Amino acid sequence: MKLRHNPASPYVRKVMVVAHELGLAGRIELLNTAVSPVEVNATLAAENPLMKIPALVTDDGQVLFDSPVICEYLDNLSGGGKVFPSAGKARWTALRQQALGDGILDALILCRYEIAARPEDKRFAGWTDGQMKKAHQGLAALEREDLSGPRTIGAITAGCTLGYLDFRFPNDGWRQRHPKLAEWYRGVEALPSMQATKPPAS
Ligand SMILES: N[C@@H](CCC(=O)N[C@@H](CS)C(=O)NCC(=O)O)C(=O)O
Repeated sequence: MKLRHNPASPYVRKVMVVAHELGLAGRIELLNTAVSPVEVNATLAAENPLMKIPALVTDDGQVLFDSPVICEYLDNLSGGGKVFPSAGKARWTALRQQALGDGILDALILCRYEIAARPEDKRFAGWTDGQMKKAHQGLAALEREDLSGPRTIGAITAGCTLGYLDFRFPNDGWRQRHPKLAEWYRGVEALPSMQATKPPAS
């Protein structure tokens, strides 16, 4: 399998944490890929018309995106029902938690692009404030979730979300606002799968 990859992407990190947790990381060839919301990457476009990473090319030549789909594919490859509970309340809880973490990331990424990719004279503070509000409300909701127990896609996504906050928004202060989440994350960031996928120094 080949994965369109960049170590700074939290969605790519989700996929790689899942791969490590399932013992599949060694079967994935990483293709380092630069992306930009405003520039065309023709090579990537041939695989993912949305020109986003992660995108996975499977051994039989199928291209899968986005991160929830790739993560579920990997779970299936290793027999299924491991990080994606197969049915019932456990499944819906894990999927909701994944959607919450992904949604926080989507808001944070929009803030990041506003700050890092848009020319200074075209920036709109109201936009960044609005997205940051979503991210903060999402974090408050994450604090109320039960993330203990078996490591599901919900917990993995939450871990990668908090890792991205530390990476790109180190002064956010989320630990002060959410001590329960901070305590939970202390254990999670020490996991081998999280250590193996740490973003580069920013
Ligand atoms: N929903 C997608 C989001 C992927 C995404 O936004 N990836 C970013 C990198 S962190 C990207 O490729 N951005 C390029 C762009 O927005 O054009 C997923 O879960 O995989």
